[in-house]
Amino acid sequence: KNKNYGTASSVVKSTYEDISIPNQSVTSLVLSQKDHRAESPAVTCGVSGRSYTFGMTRMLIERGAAALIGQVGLKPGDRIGLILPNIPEYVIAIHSAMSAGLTVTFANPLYTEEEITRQFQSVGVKSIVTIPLLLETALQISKKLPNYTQTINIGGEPDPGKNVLSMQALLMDNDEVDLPKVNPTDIAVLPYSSGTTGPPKGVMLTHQNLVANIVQCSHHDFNDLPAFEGPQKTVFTVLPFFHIYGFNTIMNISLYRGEHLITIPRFTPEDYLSCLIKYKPDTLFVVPSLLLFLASHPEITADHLSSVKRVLSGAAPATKNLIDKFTEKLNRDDCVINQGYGMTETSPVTMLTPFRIEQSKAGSCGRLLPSTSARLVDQTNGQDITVPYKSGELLIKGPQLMKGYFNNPKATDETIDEEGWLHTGDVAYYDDAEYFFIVDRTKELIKVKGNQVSPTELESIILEMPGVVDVAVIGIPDTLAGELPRAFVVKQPNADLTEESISNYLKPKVVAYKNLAGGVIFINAIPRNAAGKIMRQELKVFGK
Ligand code: 4UW
Repeated sequence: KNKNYGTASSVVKSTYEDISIPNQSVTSLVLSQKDHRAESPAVTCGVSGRSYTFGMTRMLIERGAAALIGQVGLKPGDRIGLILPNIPEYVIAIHSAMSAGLTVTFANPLYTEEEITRQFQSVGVKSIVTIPLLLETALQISKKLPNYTQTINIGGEPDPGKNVLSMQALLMDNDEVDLPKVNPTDIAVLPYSSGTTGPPKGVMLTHQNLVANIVQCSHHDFNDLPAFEGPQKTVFTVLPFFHIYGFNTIMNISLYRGEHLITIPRFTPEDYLSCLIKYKPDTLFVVPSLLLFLASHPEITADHLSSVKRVLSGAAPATKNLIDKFTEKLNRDDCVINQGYGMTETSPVTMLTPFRIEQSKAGSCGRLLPSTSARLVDQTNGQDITVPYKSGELLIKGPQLMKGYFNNPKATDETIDEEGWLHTGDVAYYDDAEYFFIVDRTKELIKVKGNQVSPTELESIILEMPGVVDVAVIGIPDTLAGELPRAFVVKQPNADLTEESISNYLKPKVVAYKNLAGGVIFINAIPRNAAGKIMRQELKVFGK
């Protein structure tokens, strides 16, 4: 760990003035504009058309919170797990839970039972919210959770014999329940991230962390204000609410700004295109692989995108080339393409490009948000960098930094040092106007279409396969996905293992994007340093 804490000249402070962070819960912040737009749509499913106004959303969240405490019998601080695709009821479920003082952990609904079980066991989930399609999986998972109470089914029937409650029925009862007071320092959500090393871990984000990031992103240089004047804006996204980007940056900021959020439960080119045509969104939230799809798909034309005034990309690098390609497709120059950088551990945004066209800079991930500072540390000599255009490991400080990893002080200490700097494991430089550029990633993390893949998680599964002696997983570059996982395997001398048998062994155990689409390579030994740590850089240059 870096023991050099920087000097006044090496700390890059935000170019913006510090802001004050409201001392309140996330739900109370995002629904604070209660008299505005009560009759306007807050969230709509782009496939089914199911929609909730701001007024209904607010009322159902209040009822939902009361039901979770009253009828379900959960207590403040209890963990509740969501296994849900992007449906409008996601907003109601997650905000009901947070405003009841519960801590929410959310999983990808396409995860396998094993993947969700590992996550939910590690934080002690007491109740699961899901949909009829995933109810059986949820019930199987619930059997492996100690002190489990009830499963809440959205859009489905109750089943008292299996402790299944219907969400609709819960919301019908207008209980008088004294809701616990939510303390802004309480943990609101526990998303999962592998951080710089090791398997995925629960990231403790408090109400304060989330509130800070919403307010930081709403600074007038990063968003057009005031949000409530003029016609309501429409935001379209397919990015998942079970990732911090979809949850805090998209869902919560759209609610806070009174925008109409359109979402679809699963990406298909047809549904995406039909939402562009039907809803004429002002704003799109994307990851680079989706931007590439929009830029290159022959059926998407400039006409389809004619309503779009702003596109925000994040979660993986969007190069200048990609942005130029998309601009070419648009065939006009009045749409701003912004990029943001951040991590689950930072709620997530730390940098964003300003939203005015003349200030955005293609290829840059932006400037530091207000109340955020950075340092760059030279990886070869551990010294702080004090000049523009020189790259080093990026360190971040600000009110959006997580409280730590759940039940894992060791991993927390390895990530946030004694001075409060979070070591990102990304390599960056800044230019003379303090715009940052991410150039490399030194941590193990692999990103497939913006999704996290932990090499450690895949390695521990592959190691269980008979005949495997040792294994290392790395990401290899891919034009479409950004990166793809590739395994290097050492096998027992006479083991009957093939590239295919190893891929097939992993396949049923993980969600599709974690498959070994980058291939399997057999080698004699995994390169390790004296401490036994895999030297992944050496494998990166190992050709196929
Ligand atoms: N350029 C290069 C980028 C970039 C990047 C992230 O899954 P996590 O933990 O978190 C995220 C967060 C996404 C996000 C943050 C801020 C923002 O404004 C926005 O949208 C506008 C989205 O994905 O993965 C964190 C890791 O992902 C990489 C980087 O390695 C980081 O540590 N990453 N954004 N613009 N790389």
